[in-house]
Amino acid sequence: MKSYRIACIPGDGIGKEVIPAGQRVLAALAESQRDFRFEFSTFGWGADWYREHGEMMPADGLQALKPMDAILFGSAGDPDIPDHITLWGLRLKICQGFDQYANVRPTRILPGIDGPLKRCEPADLDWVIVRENSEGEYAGVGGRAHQGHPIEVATDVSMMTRAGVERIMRYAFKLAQSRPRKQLTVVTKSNAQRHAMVMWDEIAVQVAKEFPDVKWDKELVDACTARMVNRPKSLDTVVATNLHADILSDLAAALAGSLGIAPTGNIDPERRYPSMFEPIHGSAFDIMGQGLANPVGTFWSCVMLLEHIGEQAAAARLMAAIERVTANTKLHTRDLGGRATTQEVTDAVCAQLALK
Ligand code: NAD
Ligand code: K
Ligand code: MN
Repeated sequence: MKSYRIACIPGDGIGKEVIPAGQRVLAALAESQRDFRFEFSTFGWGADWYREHGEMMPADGLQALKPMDAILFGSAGDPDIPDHITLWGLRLKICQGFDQYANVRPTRILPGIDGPLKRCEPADLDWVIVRENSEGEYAGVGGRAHQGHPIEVATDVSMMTRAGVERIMRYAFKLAQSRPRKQLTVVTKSNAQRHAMVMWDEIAVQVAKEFPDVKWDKELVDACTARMVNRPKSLDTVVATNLHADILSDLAAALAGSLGIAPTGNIDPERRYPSMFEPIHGSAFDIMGQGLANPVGTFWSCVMLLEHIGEQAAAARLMAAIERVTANTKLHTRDLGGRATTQEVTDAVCAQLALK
């Protein structure tokens, strides 16, 4: 029987609630499929590890992850530790260490879920946002001089390389080409950011020539937020920079009903390293430890994980089980206006998977 090695990194906050839930669902799926199995290894990295060891993960942590087939990640972020320490010390270390340069974020309105887009039917909204995940605004270039003094200067430089932009643009065009509408919107801010974003635009024109069957257009990022709300059907695949897509995808998730349902994959398209799948949300300090976390974003991330490792049939079965559960409003967590707990939703998805 085929066996896949999956690293689970719950991290902090509700990551510790949704990742065990995701692991249970994957185990239930493997049990009912009977044609593959999972070997899970859980890594207790994150804020607790930081309090004990002074770092978010061990220096040789990437070595431990390297032989894995995929990584399931929760969230990094703790109320008592500055966010930039938790983010850079764990999630970005893995994304950048494994060159997971494509961050892929699908959005759909799942059955039973009521989003704020009143003029939009569930079938009308089917987006994938591709986020550049290795450089741009999160390249880590910058610094502070004269810290704390009135003359202090601080910079975060958005650094884009031609190679980095070309590879994410090609990834996005290819993804758009594989989808029914073959449509891509290239998001920029090249009116204001007149160097890197102008290069981004030029590269879009150049890469588009390789994909003559893909219809594509350009949109400024601020206008794109309005278009997502006013003309959601006009979008399909979207590619944007690290920061722009980070923001657009939280908006996309909220428009689809909740931040708690949205999944993402941090993908190394060249498959040199394991890719990492996670809900797009963070530690959610306001609800942690109360059983209120919606695990659907994690389950959908598990669907993406299964697609990535080549288990398409199992991925489709899990997605169908998730949709049967969201269709039942009694199984909605509080973020969706319901009263179900993380565990009740997880039990319901596992029960769906046990049905033949
Ligand atoms: P957040 O995503 O944690 O929470 C935003 C809001 O959405 C909160 O009201 C929260 O209760 C709600 N929410 C999020 N996920 C939910 C779920 N599954 N079910 C129900 N409600 C949910 O964003 P934030 O408050 O900006 O960040 C909190 C911490 O998480 C910070 O430390 C931040 O840096 C970190 N963070 C980490 C990641 C990551 O690891 N990938 C992503 C985003 C934020
Ligand atoms: K996350
Ligand atoms: Mn984000």
